[in-house]
Amino acid sequence: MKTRAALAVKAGEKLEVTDVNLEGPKAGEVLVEIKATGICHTDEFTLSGADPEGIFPAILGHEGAGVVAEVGPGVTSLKPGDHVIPLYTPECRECDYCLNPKTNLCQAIRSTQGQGLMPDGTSRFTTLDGDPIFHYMGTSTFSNFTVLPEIALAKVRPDAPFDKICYIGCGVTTGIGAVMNTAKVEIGSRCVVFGLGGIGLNVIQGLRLAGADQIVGVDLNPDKKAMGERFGMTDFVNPAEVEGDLVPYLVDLTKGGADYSFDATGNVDVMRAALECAHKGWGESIIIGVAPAGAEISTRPFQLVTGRVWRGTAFGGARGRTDVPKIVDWYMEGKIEIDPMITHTMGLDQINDGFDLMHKGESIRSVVLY
Ligand code: NAD
Ligand code: AHE
Ligand code: ZN
Repeated sequence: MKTRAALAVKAGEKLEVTDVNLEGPKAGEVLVEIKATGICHTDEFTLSGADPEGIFPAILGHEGAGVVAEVGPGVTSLKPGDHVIPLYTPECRECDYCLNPKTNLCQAIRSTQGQGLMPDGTSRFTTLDGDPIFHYMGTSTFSNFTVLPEIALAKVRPDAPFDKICYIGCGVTTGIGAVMNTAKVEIGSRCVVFGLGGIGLNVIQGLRLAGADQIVGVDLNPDKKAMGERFGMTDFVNPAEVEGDLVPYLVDLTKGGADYSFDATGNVDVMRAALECAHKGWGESIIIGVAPAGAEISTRPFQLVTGRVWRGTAFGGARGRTDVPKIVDWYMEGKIEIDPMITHTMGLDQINDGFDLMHKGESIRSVVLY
């Protein structure tokens, strides 16, 4: 079939909205009509050329929601008409990783996913001239129709609005999951969140749910303060306005250091500050941000010797097919908020505007509606 998609032709260039060819689902695969997709900073990271796994031409996008249009041979858990959220972290429930309760990083299809291919080693997308186009994160939600493996789809309730729950496909789950699944924050904790964007605000919302006493938000953009407060931030710090070093300032503000700190910027200097503002003896720092090719983190080993812990999280430690439907329920029951974070919506033809808004720091989440 032909479908409309935003094609990432080359690193550093704007997306090109065009028709592409899409082959139907093969064994174990599902054709999904995407109804809405968010634009995450990770899409920008890959489009910029900073992603060591970035390959072009590709159809980016990994924060979608839609409806099953057709299932391939052998698919048993989904049928046409089911509402689904694509999962860039699949859940096969069979691999060593899925069977180990310590991780959510299902590896069943990770190697082909990283090469922009379906599990059989081929792509379903081609240009109208027949040239290959790569998939992205196994999801490619910047296409009106896309093909995914069955294990990379969470079935969700049909009454949930696509234009909101698409955000659960990455930002909401990553932020809240980093608090609940990775850090396991206790009631009364003092916490610091670096980066108040689409992910950091969900960390803040997760911390409020977890009952944190102090939630410090750190961002260079003063316009993020109001939104942080809206979701439970108790203190705002703009590093550009701090006299002297940021770390001792934050240690003082949190009365000895954070019980938990979170990086949601992808900047390795910020990651170091996040680790070093954690409390001596027990403070844990969770890296969420994705850093460019070649970037490395560093600190004095003494920071770890004296009890601080550095950890990371992908997709908030969530097991998608199991956890994502529950997070959709939380939204529908009013336990978590999504609507105010979706600051802009647009059609696929305007998708590059969504990237511009992100660059200018004017949006939290832009959502493309098909
Ligand atoms: P975003 O652009 O919406 O937000 C980033 C925020 O960080 C902005 O508010 C910006 O002003 C702030 N910031 C940038 N540099 C800063 C600095 N030096 N000090 C303080 N604040 C600074 O991005 P997002 O969509 O929220 O994504 C955040 C990061 O999380 C990205 O690196 C993204 O790739 C990553 N991410 C990781 C996962 C995961 O599973 N680990 C999932 C989603 C996103
Ligand atoms: N390809 C990059 C890493 C990108 C990355 O870390 N992605 C996160 C999800 S970000 C979603 O917005 C992730 O899930 N990582 C685990 C994985 O297996 O990719 C690189 O540096 O090579
Ligand atoms: Zn993302």
